[in-house]
Amino acid sequence: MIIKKNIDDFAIFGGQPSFKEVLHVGRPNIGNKERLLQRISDVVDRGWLTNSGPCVEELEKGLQELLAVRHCDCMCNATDALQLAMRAMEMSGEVIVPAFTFIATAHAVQWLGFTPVFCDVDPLTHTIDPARVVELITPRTTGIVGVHLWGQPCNIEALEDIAKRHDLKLLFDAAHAFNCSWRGRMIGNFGGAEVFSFHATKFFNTFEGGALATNNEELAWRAQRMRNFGFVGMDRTDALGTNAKMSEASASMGLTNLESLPHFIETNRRNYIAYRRGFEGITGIRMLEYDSAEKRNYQYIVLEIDDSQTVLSRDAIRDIFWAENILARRYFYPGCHRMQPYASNLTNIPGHLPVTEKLAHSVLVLPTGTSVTVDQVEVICGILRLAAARGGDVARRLGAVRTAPRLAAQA
Ligand code: T4K
Repeated sequence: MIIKKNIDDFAIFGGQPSFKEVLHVGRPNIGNKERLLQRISDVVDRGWLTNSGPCVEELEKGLQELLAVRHCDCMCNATDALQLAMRAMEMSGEVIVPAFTFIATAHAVQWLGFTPVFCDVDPLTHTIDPARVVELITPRTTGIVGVHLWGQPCNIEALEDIAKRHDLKLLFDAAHAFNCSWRGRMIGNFGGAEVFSFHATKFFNTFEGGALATNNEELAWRAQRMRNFGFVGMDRTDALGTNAKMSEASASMGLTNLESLPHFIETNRRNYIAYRRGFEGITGIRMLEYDSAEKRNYQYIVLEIDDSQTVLSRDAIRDIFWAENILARRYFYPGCHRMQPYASNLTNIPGHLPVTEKLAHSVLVLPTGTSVTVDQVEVICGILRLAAARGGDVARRLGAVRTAPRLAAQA
């Protein structure tokens, strides 16, 4: 680990990178390895590998207890769970989704043959803006998918009110919001249903995986059948189904990681506090703050770089980080509406989604999790402080750097 004292030391200008190994956003948190391997060994010995085996059942019970929700059904991933939820909720036609989210939210809608209608987001929380939602409702609208981005709950009250008044289905993409709360109640309890992601990059992972949480008995029953091809008995289906089941190996990881959940959260919170301290007072740079009065998982360190106030653009800062082997990510650039297959279908994009456009060009997400130490966070913060303090010089020299940004370790 190398501490930079001067911009001449920056790797982008030929110095040694700060880190020998690349620091990623999204390195998996893994609990007790021996317990995981023991569980997987038991799975193999039992010869019961999937189809709601004992590990999945135990995990579902643990999740229901943690979230105080009636049903939390494990799925193979959140994208399939979103599709399954929308089908189970009988959405169709147009579904309103935020433009500033991971592409899976929009793809899940489009995959079902429905039309995702892109909505702008709130500049402070980055979640779907209820005032904009109302403007997008047409006779073809059947549902809204709110995304609790970065684990920050949407304006649930306003969305529930809109859904009620316009007779719309309300689903929450809670991919980022496992173990988060809204007004003291755990995410998983709102809207018609909520969907979590347990992908490897999430702070709580099951290798691949997800879950659909709901308090609606009928919806849960439908979703449970749908995830298993629509079977209601050994040789009878009563509706269209798919295969969205979680395997026992995934559930073994889930059970193991559930035991380490407090440790993961505490580590994320520790890093979050160190980042906050390190970035304090840098003009034009805002770090997304989590509400400490609510439950949060602190899994995303989100910077907003306002280049009307900084000399260096978000992309210039990203290039500096990458050269230092800090793989900061431009989530969710360039916005779903600017990605295919949606970009070709949109007219009049400029001005249409001003907050999304701004965030897509200003957000930078930094590494955290159990693979990142406070010392490393302090080095990362030091690089940005130095770059910001010498912004003019750095920008001039960056103008002369012709090579494309790349990871130093791969150079
Ligand atoms: N809705 C929202 C709002 C979402 O954010 C997501 C997923 C979904 C729905 C759908 O959930 P799933 O269907 O996936 O359950 C990542 C994840 O792949 C994706 O799950 C996640 N959101 C999104 C925010 O981030 P990428 O393109 O950044 O992933 P990737 O493969 O570049 O991984 C990031 C870094 O993590 C890598 O640089 C290295 C590290 N990594 C990754 C994997 C897979 C590891 O160290 N080990 C690993 O096993 O999308």
